[in-house]
Amino acid sequence: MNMSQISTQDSNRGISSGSRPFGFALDFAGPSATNFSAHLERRLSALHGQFSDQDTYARLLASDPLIYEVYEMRRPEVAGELLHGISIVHPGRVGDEYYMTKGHFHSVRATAEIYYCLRGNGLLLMENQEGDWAAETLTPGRVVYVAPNWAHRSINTGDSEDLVTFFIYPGHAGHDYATIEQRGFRKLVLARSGGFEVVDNSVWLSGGND
Ligand code: PAN
Ligand code: ZN
Repeated sequence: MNMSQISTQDSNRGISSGSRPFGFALDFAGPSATNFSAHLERRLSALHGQFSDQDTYARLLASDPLIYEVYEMRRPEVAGELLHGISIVHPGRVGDEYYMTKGHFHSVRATAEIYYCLRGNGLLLMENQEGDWAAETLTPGRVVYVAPNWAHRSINTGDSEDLVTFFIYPGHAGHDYATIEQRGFRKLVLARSGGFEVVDNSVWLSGGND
């Protein structure tokens, strides 16, 4: 075992302690909870107003399924730090629409983010406040650079596999969820025979949820 391996193993415990360097392994099969210091679960009820098929949404709420999970390394939320962790969007649909994250702008708009796909198939759907949008494929080994000022949402377009991504963003970025909660993204990604289709979101076009 060389010195870097020793250092990595030692630092897998007590992860965010002070400002000591640390290392950990990225497990392509999914995160090992012991490598991370925080775990968040988001169920269907957290995505109120985001899925277009409202009848199906209301019916599925009875069981309030788990849509996605985030494992994070807790670090101080200040400029100079890098917040990082793993996001897992489970496979599933609400009507024709795939399971997805809430999505957000960063509160400090001029902050970027990097996503690295470890497993699964999906899209990173992005848009800015000038009305432009983009969708980048997430497949294992692909990196997506979310430019400053772009909202972002991960969508699992696979049939049965988790979409697992590693993300890194500036410590002072913060999260603005309210803008997306109110209006959604301007595009929806819907399942179609043989693939998916990106279509306009009528809620966004009409100016948002009441
Ligand atoms: C990620 C996301 C994570 C969950 O860490 O927070 O994928 O998505 P929501 O935050 O939209 O629920 C990130 O982009 N942080 O900035
Ligand atoms: Zn982000």
